[in-house]
Amino acid sequence: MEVQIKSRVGNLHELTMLVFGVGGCGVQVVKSMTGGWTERFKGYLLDTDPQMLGGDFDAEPIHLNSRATQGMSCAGDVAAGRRALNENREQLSELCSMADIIFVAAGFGGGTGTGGANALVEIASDAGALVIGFVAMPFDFEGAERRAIAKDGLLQFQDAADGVVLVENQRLLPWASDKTSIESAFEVVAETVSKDIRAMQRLLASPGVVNIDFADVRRAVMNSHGLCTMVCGQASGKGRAEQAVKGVLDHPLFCSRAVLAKASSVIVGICGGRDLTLREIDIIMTSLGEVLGEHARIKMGTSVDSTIKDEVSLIVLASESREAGADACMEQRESLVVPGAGEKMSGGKKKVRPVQSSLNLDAPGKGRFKDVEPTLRNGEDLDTPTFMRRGIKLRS
Ligand SMILES: Nc1nc2c(ncn2[C@@H]2O[C@H](COP(=O)(O)OP(=O)(O)OP(=O)(O)O)[C@@H](O)[C@H]2O)c(=O)[nH]1
Ligand SMILES: [Mg+2]
Repeated sequence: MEVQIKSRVGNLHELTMLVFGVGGCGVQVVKSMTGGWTERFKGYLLDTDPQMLGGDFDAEPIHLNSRATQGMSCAGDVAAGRRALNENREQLSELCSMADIIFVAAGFGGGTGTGGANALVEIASDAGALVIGFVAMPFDFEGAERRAIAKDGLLQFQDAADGVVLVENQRLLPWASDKTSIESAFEVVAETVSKDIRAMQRLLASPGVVNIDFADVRRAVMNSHGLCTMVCGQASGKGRAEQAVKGVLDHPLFCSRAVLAKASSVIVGICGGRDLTLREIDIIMTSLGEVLGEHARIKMGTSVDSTIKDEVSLIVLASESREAGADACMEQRESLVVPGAGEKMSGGKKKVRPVQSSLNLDAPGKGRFKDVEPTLRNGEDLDTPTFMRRGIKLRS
């Protein structure tokens, strides 16, 4: 069935997109999106914890100051997170009613992100916007209870969102060096997610040689309620097309291959300078085609930006249909390499280590912990993750 799409502003290149960060993790992601907000592309920071909303940033803070939490954080209480967000329902419904696309970023396992993002996604969906979530799942070392809360939250979230991009924090471990701080690892996640959202915004805001518009995006994810991949890759120099597409398929944070293999509808936006060649487009599309299932519907767009010199970038958005079976991404997650885990999987087969490019995890961080007093015990800084304090070697 062909779906008729109308932007609320009538012009498909003048869409309104809102980005909400909910809870500590979500707020960090949206805070990292510095600059570039406009009337039609706005960011909001939502947290029960007022400390998270302090500082100098461009997105608009909304303190979820509820009777349930009395101005403090939810301290892991999911129901309190939901209630706190619902106490601001009127204001949020009004914002959502203006939007064509709403991105909701949150870390699951705590109170505000899990409860609040779930309440928000229902409001956003009721308002008629296309809703795409970015959900970070906890590390295994955070414990089974937190993971169970996060999984429950994710299932609920998928029911209301059109698509969800899953970020497994556990995926950071294989790429972390002995010196990587948790703060700089989180910054990498925040920057990756914000880059993807901005790439999507640019793709829709600028008309291309072969155009992709809101209707294409909506068609690719609408009502799939499955896990999405929305990831960009870019490269310059010799072999740039191969490298850019490899960056998408083997992205260390996302399970692009698993989602693409099950996707029924995919959009690919390719952007380059005047030197973008037909052969490069062919290389990118052929590489993606090798991963996609045979029945996947592909919509490709290309745009040429004369200010770009010697660079090719692409963004891929695909959603696996939830009806297609169990979430491929979740299945794939179970085989992630975990420090301390045995070498064999239950079937006796060798555990396959992901062959993926490495992240620059050693970027110097500033982030939200910079002014916080360290928690010292027996001379150890407990804010440093145990695996780092104990000098446990992580696979590279
Ligand atoms: N990638 C990433 N994950 C984070 C970050 N902060 C927290 N997390 C993850 O997200 C989960 C939820 O944490 P928060 O977002 O701090 O929790 P919250 O929603 O503020 O919950 P309450 O404080 O209980 O209200 C954690 O278990 C972490 O695994 C972050 O900055 N980046
Ligand atoms: Mg919090």
